Amino acid sequence: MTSIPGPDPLVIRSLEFLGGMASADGWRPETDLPEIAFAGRSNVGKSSLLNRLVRRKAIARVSRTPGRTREINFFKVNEQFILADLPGYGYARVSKARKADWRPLIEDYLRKTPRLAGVVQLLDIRREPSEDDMTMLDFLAELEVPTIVVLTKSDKLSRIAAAERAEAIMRGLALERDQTIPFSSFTGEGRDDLALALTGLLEAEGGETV
Ligand SMILES: Nc1nc2c(ncn2[C@@H]2O[C@H](COP(=O)(O)OP(=O)(O)O)[C@@H](O)[C@H]2O)c(=O)[nH]1
Ligand SMILES: [Mg+2]
Repeated sequence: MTSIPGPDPLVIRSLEFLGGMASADGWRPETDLPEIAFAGRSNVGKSSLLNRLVRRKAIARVSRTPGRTREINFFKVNEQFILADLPGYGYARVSKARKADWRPLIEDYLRKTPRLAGVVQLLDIRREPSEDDMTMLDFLAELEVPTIVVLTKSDKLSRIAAAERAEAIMRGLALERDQTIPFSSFTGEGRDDLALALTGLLEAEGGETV
């Protein structure tokens, strides 16, 4: 089945890197725009997804710069909203102490961002959510942050297997269907669904998206 691409729900007219937040009470951009944050474990495909989403290489460059990957990186999109790229957590090869050090920064960010329109939580479609993933999802639920779950690397499974995994994850986490988006940075599957979901979050937060 092929679908005919409709109009792009989120045309990126401008993208500006604002800087990084390195610690819980460190610098962050001063802005009254609504904000959307992207979270997930290292290697889940976040940088690839962000590049697909904004159709730019800029995000990848920033998120590959050593040091910047432990920070929350802020981008202003279309002068309309802020995109916050949270540091990837749970990388297997770092020590236990290092593993937990993402929490204060991310938790402080989530608590203190006044116009947090939502969080996009990335999960690998092939894997069970990790303990860190569950910690994040529980925290988002506790703070009542609107959450979209993107299931990455859907191209690694057959259509049927991907649909089955999406169903299982959705049921396991008690998510709604419209909260769950299978995504592939390789094929572009899910890009426009995600873009549309973001415009929904921004509008609910009183932001402009046209
Ligand atoms: N097959 C497949 N591989 C992907 C996809 N997205 C990312 N990857 C691969 O997964 C690895 C980690 O991707 P990256 O975007 O850097 O993940 P990050 O650490 O979450 O920023 C890289 O080897 C990517 O090429 C995808 O949609 N499909
Ligand atoms: Mg990355």
